[in-house]
Amino acid sequence: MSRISVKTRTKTKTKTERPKLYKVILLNDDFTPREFVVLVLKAVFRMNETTAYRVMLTAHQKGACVIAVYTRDVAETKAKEATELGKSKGYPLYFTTEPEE
Ligand code: TYC
Repeated sequence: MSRISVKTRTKTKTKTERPKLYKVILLNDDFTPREFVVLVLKAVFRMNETTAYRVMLTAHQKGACVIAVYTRDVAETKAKEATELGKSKGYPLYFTTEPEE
């Protein structure tokens, strides 16, 4: 008499999903002074003068400019912080976020 033994092995594969990324978008307005926009970009988004000036000018000319990409938490916190800096000076400066495709 023969005995057949079947052994099962379980292989575990771990799938690591990349976190979804979010764009921070700077919107143009008619009231916030250019220098103030540059100051906020430098303070909150750690840009140097040249980059901050270029980004400000792009938003000014095109109406909006994608300025950075972060995980959702960071994007939302930075957008809020930057918008509130404008608000504290009475400016309508606005930063929004949007998921990347
Ligand atoms: N348009 C503003 C002005 O002429 C400057 C400005 C640029 C404001 C970019 C917001 O996202 C902005 N004073």
